[in-house]
Amino acid sequence: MIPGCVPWPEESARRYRELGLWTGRTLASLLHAHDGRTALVTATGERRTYRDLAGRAARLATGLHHLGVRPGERVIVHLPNSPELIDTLFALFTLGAAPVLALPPHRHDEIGHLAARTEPAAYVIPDHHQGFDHRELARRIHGPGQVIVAGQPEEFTPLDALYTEPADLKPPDPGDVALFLLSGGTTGRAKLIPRTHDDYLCNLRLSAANAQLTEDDVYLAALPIAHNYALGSPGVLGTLHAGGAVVLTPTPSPDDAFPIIERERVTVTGLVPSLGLLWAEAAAWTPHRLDSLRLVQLGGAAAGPELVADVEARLGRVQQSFGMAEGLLSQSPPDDGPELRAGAQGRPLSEQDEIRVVDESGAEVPAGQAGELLVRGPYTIRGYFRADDHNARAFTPDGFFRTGDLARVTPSGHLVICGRVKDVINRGGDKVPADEVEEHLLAHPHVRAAAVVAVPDHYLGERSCAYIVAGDEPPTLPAIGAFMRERGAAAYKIPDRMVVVPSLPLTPVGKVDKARLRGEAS
Ligand code: J2J
Repeated sequence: MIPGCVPWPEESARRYRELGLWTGRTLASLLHAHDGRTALVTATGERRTYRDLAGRAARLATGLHHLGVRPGERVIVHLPNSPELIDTLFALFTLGAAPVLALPPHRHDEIGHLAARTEPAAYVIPDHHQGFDHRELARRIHGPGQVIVAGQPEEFTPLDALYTEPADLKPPDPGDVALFLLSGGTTGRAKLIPRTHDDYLCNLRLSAANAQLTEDDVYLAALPIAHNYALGSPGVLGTLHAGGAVVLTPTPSPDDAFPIIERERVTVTGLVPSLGLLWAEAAAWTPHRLDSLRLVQLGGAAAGPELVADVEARLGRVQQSFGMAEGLLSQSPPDDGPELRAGAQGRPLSEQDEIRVVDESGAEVPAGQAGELLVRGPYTIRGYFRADDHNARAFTPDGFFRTGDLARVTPSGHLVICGRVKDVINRGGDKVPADEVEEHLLAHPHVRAAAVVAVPDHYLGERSCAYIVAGDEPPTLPAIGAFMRERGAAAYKIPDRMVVVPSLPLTPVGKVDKARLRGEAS
């Protein structure tokens, strides 16, 4: 693995190989089967076969190599769901350079941080997306590497020009890093999650098998492909592994997605609960036929029994999906009855997923009781990239990842997620790290103290509420929004509500009493 990553101990790695969980293949190999079958249908209905995609990836990999991108280097990829994103990912998998997957709403604060952490060889952007000029953003980043633009490049390198006559490139080592995902955040800035070819293939293969994907499946990528859920759980890569077709939509709104589901006879998709709610409501009046849907994943945030019932009544059978970019996937097995589909967050996908549930002191709780969920396994990382200090807290000395989620394990081995101990607001699946927002707020000249907590919300599950102690001129919420935007924060991190208070309540040990603030806010 490249320096700055934490490898699995040799003994575990050997076991995962012996058990066939790690197969010694690379992610690029996903395109080297199913030749003439449709692999990708773009939002405009253009169809590309597996052979087309493999050819495009080989040409783009060669062009990137000519540009100077080398195996082991990082490339920040900041593209919305698009054919260019698929080409870029597979070109980098072929070349052995690792995409760092930024999310579409990220702005210069987040990208600047990623650039500083990864020292990228290149930064791939669209010209515009949803009215935002990404070239402007690229100009503000220190050390983004070569800027490559899908669309009008202005002074930068056009992506189109990089598709060149393919050369023979040395394939990467399957044990090496294939891609970097971003953590949902706990303390400090988003951590980088190195996923190897071996471990990520294991992840997507187990998830595709659990969803019973075949060549006949058609997966609609409704959520950002740059996120682990729509990328590999089973998502785009799991669908390609099975030989199915991936379909893109310009946006996940029912207005865009429903006609595409009808046209392409989509069979599977993955949604966050807030989108599930919207789709279930829209399905009641839509003229479009949605009966091709056989499986609708709900995950990223808590999906309650009522929502599951609504989605099953209007859209299709639900699969609960509890996952994390760090690894562990717990998804409803195909034989789960309605009660388990409504009330449990599936079962860990591998028998080699070792689960521990512990109390505050780190001791295991009695079977069936709730506590913090710890995990170790064939597709769960052993450490974040270049983050030794944080790793010492986020992992136990024997390599278990502390998820920050509260869970209990049922006698059947299902997980029931009951809350979390990490200081994150889960805003409809978008993870908002409280301390990062507090840092932005404290930078405002009229804010003296700040604490951000979650408040319950019918649509998003949770929204964020900022409690601030202000100087003489308390800022308004729109002023805080403008301030955070100017600082380059993603819009979903801007507080939904703000309350100005004379002081923040403290616990007996002198920390901000967030439990009390949460109680007041809801
Ligand atoms: C409650 N909380 C959940 C669920 C994730 C599939 C699905 C989701 C993600 C994801 C993912 C939840 N109920 N069903 O990567 O492959 C919260 C937990 C978890 C955190 C991880 C996938 N599903 N969560 O959401 O890395 O708090 O991944 O630790 O963005 O989301 O966030 P993230």
